[in-house]
Amino acid sequence: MWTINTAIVASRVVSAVAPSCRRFSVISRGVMAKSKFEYVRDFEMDDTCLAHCWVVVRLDGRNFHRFAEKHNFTKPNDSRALELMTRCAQTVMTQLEDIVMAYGQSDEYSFIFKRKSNWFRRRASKFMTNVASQFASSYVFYWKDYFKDQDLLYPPAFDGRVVVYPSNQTLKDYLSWRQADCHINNLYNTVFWMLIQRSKLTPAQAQERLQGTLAADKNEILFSEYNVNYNNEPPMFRKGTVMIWKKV
Ligand code: DGT
Ligand code: MG
Ligand code: MG
Repeated sequence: MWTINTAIVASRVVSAVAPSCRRFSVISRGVMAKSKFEYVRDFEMDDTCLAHCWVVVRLDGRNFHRFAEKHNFTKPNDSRALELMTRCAQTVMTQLEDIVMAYGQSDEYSFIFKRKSNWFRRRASKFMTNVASQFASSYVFYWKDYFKDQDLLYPPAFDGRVVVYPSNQTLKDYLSWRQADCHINNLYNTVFWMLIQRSKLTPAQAQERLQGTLAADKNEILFSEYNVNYNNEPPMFRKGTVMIWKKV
């Protein structure tokens, strides 16, 4: 039996058809008769993901800047929101097929499918829409488990994209890219909100103070002005969340 390890680092006849069409829609003993309309299938685009490649689906919350404001997310990181995202990702991994790993940070989650997956004959649209709809419905379904004192005010949405990576190295670089994004944004946001919350700077003043600073400068501000060692911030905030399967 396999379980997810959350590592923080890591028929019938169509009855509604018009009478003149009915004769084309007969289903007899489970075999669908061909109709003259069958040709419209040829308009469907082939979106098969290239064989032997890693298939990655990345979701991202739609306009979560506003969503976070409206739902009073704590700044810069809200553990409830991040843990809810991970709960949704866990549901996606268990309900859908062939996902070997997931990585999440902020309002995004990436899902990596087995190289040899043949789920829905590797159709990108099937991968993407199944992941996005399962994730979004889970977000609403589990909301109350994480936000006990905050009502969900409107239905959230997530956009999705599919990217195929041809080698282990390109997949590793993809994950490194998303994690670097997490690190850069989180370091910036951690100092930015310290300047506002502790030193009472306005957002414009905080932005100006951080203009042109390097990572070392931001670490120094945190340490010398707020006695915060950035390396001691929770790994979930600094690095994001990785989920992999564990044999139990
Ligand atoms: P989009 O993705 O183009 O529809 O627009 P946004 O607004 O979702 O932009 P995006 O995805 O680049 O940035 C994520 C936003 O979500 C960002 O404004 C901050 C917000 N957010 C994510 N996690 C947290 C959190 O834990 N706390 C707070 N306060 N905000 C968060
Ligand atoms: Mg977003
Ligand atoms: Mg985002």
